[in-house]
Amino acid sequence: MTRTAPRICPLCEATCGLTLTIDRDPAGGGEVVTGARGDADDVFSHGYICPKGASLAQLDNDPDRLEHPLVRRDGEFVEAGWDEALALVVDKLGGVIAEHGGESVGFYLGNPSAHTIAGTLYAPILARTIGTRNVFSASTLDQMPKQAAMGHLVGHAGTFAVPDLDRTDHLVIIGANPVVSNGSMTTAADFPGKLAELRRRGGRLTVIDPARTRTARLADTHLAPRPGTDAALLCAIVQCLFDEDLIAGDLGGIGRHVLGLDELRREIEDLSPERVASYCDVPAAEIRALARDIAGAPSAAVYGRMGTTTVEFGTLGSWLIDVVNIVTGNFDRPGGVMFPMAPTAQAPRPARAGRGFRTGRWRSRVSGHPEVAGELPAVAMAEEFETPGQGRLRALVTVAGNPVLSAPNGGRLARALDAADLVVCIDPYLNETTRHADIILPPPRPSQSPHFDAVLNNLAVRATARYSPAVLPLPEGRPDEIDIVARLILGLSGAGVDADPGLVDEQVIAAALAKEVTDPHSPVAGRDAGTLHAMLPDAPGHRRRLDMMLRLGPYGDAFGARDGLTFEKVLAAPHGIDLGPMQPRLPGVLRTESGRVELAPGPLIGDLARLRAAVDAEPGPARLLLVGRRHLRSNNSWMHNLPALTGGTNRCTLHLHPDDADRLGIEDVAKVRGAGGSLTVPVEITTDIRPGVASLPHGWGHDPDGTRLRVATAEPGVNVNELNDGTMLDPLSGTVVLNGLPVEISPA
Ligand SMILES: Nc1nc2c(c(=O)[nH]1)N[C@H]1C(S)=C(S)[C@@H](COP(=O)(O)OP(=O)(O)OC[C@H]3O[C@@H](n4cnc5c(=O)[nH]c(N)nc54)[C@H](O)[C@@H]3O)O[C@H]1N2
Ligand SMILES: Nc1nc2c(c(=O)[nH]1)N[C@H]1C(S)=C(S)[C@@H](COP(=O)(O)OP(=O)(O)OC[C@H]3O[C@@H](n4cnc5c(=O)[nH]c(N)nc54)[C@H](O)[C@@H]3O)O[C@H]1N2
Ligand code: SF4
Ligand SMILES: [Mo]
Repeated sequence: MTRTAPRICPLCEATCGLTLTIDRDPAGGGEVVTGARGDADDVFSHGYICPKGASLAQLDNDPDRLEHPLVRRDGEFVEAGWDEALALVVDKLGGVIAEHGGESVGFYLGNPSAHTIAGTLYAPILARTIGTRNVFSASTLDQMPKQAAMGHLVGHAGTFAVPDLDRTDHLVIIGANPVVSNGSMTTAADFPGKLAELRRRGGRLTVIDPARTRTARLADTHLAPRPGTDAALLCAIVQCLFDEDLIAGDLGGIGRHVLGLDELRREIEDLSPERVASYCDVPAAEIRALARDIAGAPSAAVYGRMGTTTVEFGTLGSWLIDVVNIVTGNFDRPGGVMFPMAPTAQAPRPARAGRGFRTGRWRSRVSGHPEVAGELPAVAMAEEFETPGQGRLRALVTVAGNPVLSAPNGGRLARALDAADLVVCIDPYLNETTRHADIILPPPRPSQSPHFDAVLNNLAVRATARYSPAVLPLPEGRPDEIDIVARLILGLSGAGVDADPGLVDEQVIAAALAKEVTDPHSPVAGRDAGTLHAMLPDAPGHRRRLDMMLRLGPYGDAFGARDGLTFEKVLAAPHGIDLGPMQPRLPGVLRTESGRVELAPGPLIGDLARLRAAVDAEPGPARLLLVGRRHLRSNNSWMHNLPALTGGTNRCTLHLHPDDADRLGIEDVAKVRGAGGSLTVPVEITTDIRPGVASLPHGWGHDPDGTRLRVATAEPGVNVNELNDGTMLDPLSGTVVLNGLPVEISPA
């Protein structure tokens, strides 16, 4: 019997609702997922699906997924039972902590952890239980500059303004390719459809990207600057807006909430379009025209992604993007950029000054990198293992990460992990990183896991509440990922790995309710925490916790005090509950010390000197700059193992402009040399990339021995991050430069 079940796709930030087809397993036993299509009734995605979501059945059934924990014995991996493996992790990790302290354990959270309940609601508790400040994640290979910029601007590094795609009149996309990536740091299902809709309603699209991407091809205007120069370009746009008297009156109505406009004007006065034009390689007239277009549009939203964050001036660029939004009157208003309000966010409180945002509350031991939003740079992991002395890293726990491929200089990290006392990976695959583990704890299939987007809802262009229960039962004795993490937390805190995993939730719930009832602005102020606690459903811990969060949240029932969301209501709506478009949220979201948007924060103004030096530097030897490229049927480093996603245009090739290919005498294969090493790679000569720039996708290089990725290893590609020695960082965020990397290219 074929049946169907709804399931939110966990594969990218678009969070599409899928309809899974489920059939009897021909190999005997129970049921398996046999297909996935877009769920036309999903309140957020309305049927949209991409090739990755469509291959969810293959991912679910991938014969290379690990079914049992692997434990290294005498150098070889052997399968172990769950109780044994979890107890072993606690014993060994506990041993390292007892001998060297919690600081000796590094904790790395990878990208898919942002898409699981385990990663968002439990993994952070595990890091705290270990007691380490050596926390690393894919954020410092990705969006940390945006977080730092928001921290400085609005006082909180987890509060983001996203483009109001459904209502804007002019969308400016800088260094992002959402037609392929489906959007990032902006959760919007069917980004391509939204761009088409923008055009249909007469809106404009501007794309700023050194490559003519699929997104750039849809644009009215495409500027192709030299990589790494967006911060200067944006400064020049702001300077031009001041210079031509194009600053929006009262900043579009938020003037009283904003501090520092005059200081900003003074600080960037010299960075005119004419001054930066040759550095950016964009004519000054085009910069001025863009500034006027943004200022003149009824509404406009400037949106930046990877090409603006993983660059030398990532935090400056991210800050300036919102500076442009603010000074053109497009901040916190429909059609501009707005602050989403997730159903599990805290219910709005009256405006109040906060503690502000500070970095460097601690520093990395070896290079002294400042902590940013509680994290140290991912590229600092290897040196923290290698360098002897007090506080040296001895062990690593990874959750959903593949830093050996996804971070620069993975070879060095791999060697450090082999020499480490202990490496524990929570990961479904034996891959380039987990092959260095002592113990691998594999989470079950997506179909066997419940799903709720606790993080991504905070970035959604429209508010919805959606929960997917597990579609298939777990095999007997197999914990889901929530329980894997919860049992480690309980084991390390002395309750034992056999304790009820729900205990973790009960502690979180008790602490949260105790705080809420004493907060005069909480929707449950003054009530009895025990009574509220007793109102939660008799259900697994994560559901109790979600019920609490939803009921305390902006749309919640305040534990029966008003009509509103509960977990039960969300569960009863398999295609989700629509909660409407974004609403203005200033000044409530502000947590700066001044209680205002701080337009000219000291650390950012301070970093302008570094930008000026780059703008004024004599052009060096004409080195090529390398940028990244994503493919529709690829997902960072870990989906090359699905036959449905291999082949075709999804290839690890170097894109090179014909002028550069001619000049360098390159026909079909090139040698690329960077500070970290060199690679030989097939070349595609194409005018889709501007002269002076080459592009190479990441997540390839599946050739190390000892992995279990039978499809991926057949066409391994090369690892672009081997070119990168990881020493070029944006100092304000600890984020490594992945775009605009200087390389030398020669015929192979
Ligand atoms: N050169 C270059 N490098 C880049 C980038 C670039 O553009 N250029 N992009 C960077 C970006 S944006 C990112 S986000 C990082 C990603 O960096 P990482 O997050 O370190 O790496 P991923 O390739 O996403 O690997 C994800 C891992 O999670 C595992 N996994 C998948 N699903 C689950 C699950 O449900 N639970 C658990 N526990 N594990 C799971 C996979 O098997 C894999 O090992 O890469 C960065 N690296
Ligand atoms: N199909 C697919 N989808 C994905 C992923 C995937 O691997 N495959 N990964 C997911 C993840 S983890 C993330 S973070 C997102 C990323 O989502 P996006 O940021 O939208 O994706 P990228 O392809 O990295 O786009 C970066 C663009 O910046 C351009 N660029 C490079 N340097 C510069 C520069 O200096 N200035 C400017 N203006 N542009 C520059 C590049 O040419 C590229 O087109 O995608 C997510 N979605
Ligand atoms: S765009 Fe594709 S990968 Fe992303 S959530 Fe939708 S179906 Fe999944
Ligand atoms: Mo990412």
